[in-house]
Amino acid sequence: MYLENAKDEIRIEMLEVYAYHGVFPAEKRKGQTFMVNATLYTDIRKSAREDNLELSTNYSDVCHFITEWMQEKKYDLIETVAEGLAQAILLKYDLISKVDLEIRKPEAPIELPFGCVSVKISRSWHKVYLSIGSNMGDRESYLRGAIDALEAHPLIRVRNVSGLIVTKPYGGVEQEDFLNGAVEIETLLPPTELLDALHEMEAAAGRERKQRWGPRTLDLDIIFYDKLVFEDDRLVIPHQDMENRSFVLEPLCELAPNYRHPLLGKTVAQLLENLNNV
Ligand code: A4P
Ligand code: MG
Repeated sequence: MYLENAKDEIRIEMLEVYAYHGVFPAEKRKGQTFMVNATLYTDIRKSAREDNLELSTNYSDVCHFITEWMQEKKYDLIETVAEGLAQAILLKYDLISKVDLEIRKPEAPIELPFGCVSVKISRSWHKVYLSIGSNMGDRESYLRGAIDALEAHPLIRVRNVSGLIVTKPYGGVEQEDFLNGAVEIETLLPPTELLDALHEMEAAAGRERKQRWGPRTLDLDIIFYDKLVFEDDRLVIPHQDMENRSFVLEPLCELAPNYRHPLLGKTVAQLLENLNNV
């Protein structure tokens, strides 16, 4: 779960797990000892105040979960172990927003004197705001279908959905009116993988890319991804034209009026007000 202020840490140090990961067949056959360090980011205030384990994450339970998870799989790489285990922890324990995970392999077959080899990763839930739109066919069922598809994705959780509004086409192409909305999600996907997932959902809704800004059954755009500022040749975050689009700002304002644009320094409500005053 995404928790803005989850800066407290529960730490598991040097958990010893006998498991069967490694490139060599003998490693998968005989097994060896792995050591696990995990830092679980959470908010302990409530459980601490009430002295109640039910309100916290039970570290003993997590240790057993890690052990069982590592023992029931046989991967070549400790990279894969770390990635899969971090994801499994974040999906299972609702109060944990982020995990740092180190997998150590002190008996790795290197045939040189060494202390330990390890990989260390940090993974977390991310809060993302999406703009959704449709102006072909049964617009509402395309948008409802998109929300269902988001909900069905194993690494995405839908947290909030705005009302849907009818809007005039923006961008100069003559076409039907749009139905637009905004969705707040939490995801374990990094930005470019989220974009791929959204493109798959658009394609499943019969979206064809014929004309820029042209009619579409379904358009899913990433508006904000945490407070990230990112650009490559496929993706720009925050969405580069959102401040000029009332069809984006209006539904978004319903969900996150006080969310501040990381580059423009203005909240969504202020951006909408600016636009309405133009
Ligand atoms: N891309 C870059 N940044 C992003 C981002 N933050 N989120 C890239 C999503 N995609 C992003 O988009 C083209 C490419 O933009 C993507 O492949 C992705 O790599 P597209 O959806 O394939 O093509 P498009 O939609 O025709 O072009 P564009 O420029 O994305 O248009 P928009 O911004 O999607 O606007 N009027 C109303 N009233 N309501 C609308 O919903 N939508 C549009 C399309 C035009 N007018 C509208 C509406
Ligand atoms: Mg788009």
